[in-house]
Amino acid sequence: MIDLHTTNTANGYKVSIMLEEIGASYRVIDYALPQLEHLKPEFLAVNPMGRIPTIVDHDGPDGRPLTVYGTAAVLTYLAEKAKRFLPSDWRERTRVLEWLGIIASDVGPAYSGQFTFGVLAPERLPWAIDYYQKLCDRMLGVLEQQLARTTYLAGEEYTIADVIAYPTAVVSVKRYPGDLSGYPHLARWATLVGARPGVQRGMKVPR
Ligand SMILES: N[C@@H](CCC(=O)N[C@@H](CS)C(=O)NCC(=O)O)C(=O)O
Repeated sequence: MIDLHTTNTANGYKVSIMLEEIGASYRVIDYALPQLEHLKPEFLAVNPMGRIPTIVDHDGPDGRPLTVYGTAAVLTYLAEKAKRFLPSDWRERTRVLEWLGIIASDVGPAYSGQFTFGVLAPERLPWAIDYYQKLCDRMLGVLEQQLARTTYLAGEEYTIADVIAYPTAVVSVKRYPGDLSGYPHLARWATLVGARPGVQRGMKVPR
C-alpha cells in the first residue's frame, strides 16, 4: 500500500496519474494548501519540505517503508518498481530522464513564477509578469518543437516524461496562455495522452 500526500494541482496529478497507470493500490491524503494544512506537524514529520506530492510506500525496497518527495523522483521510483514507462536501454532511458528533468526543473518553475506573479502577488508587477509569461512561451515552444519530431515527448513510446508533462500542458496552460491553439503538435500529443484511461482516472485524484 502506498500513501499519496497530494492536492488538486498539476504537480499532484502527475503522481496520481502514475499510480493509476501502474495499477498501484494507494490511499489519498488531501491537503488544503490555502489553509496551510501541509505545514502541520503531522505532514512535516513525513516530509520536512512540507510540500506535495509525497508518497510513502509501505512496501518499499527490501519490504521496508520508503518516503519519496518530488515529481521526478516519485515517478522514477514508481517506474522502477513497476518496471514500466522507463526504458532500460541506456540511450533511451537518458532521453526520458532528460525530459523528466526539463519538466521538473525548467517548465515547472516557469509556471510557478507565472502563478506567483500572475495570480498570487497582492500587487501587480508588470516586469515580473512579463518575464514569466515569456519564459512559459519559450518552454511551450521547446515542447512544440520536440513533439513535431516525435509521437511522445521522449520518442515513440509513452513514458514518465509524458506523465510528468501532461498536467502542466493542460492545467497550467489553462491559466496561461489559456489553451494550446498556438501549439498544434502539443495539442495533438495532449489529446493522445489525455485519452488514456489511467490519465483520465489520475486527473480526478484527489478531486
Ligand atoms: N519540486 C516539486 C514541487 C512541488 C510543489 O511545488 N508543490 C506545491 C504544490 S503544487 C506545494 O506543496 N506548495 C506548498 C508550499 O510550498 O508551501 C515537485 O517537483 O514535485
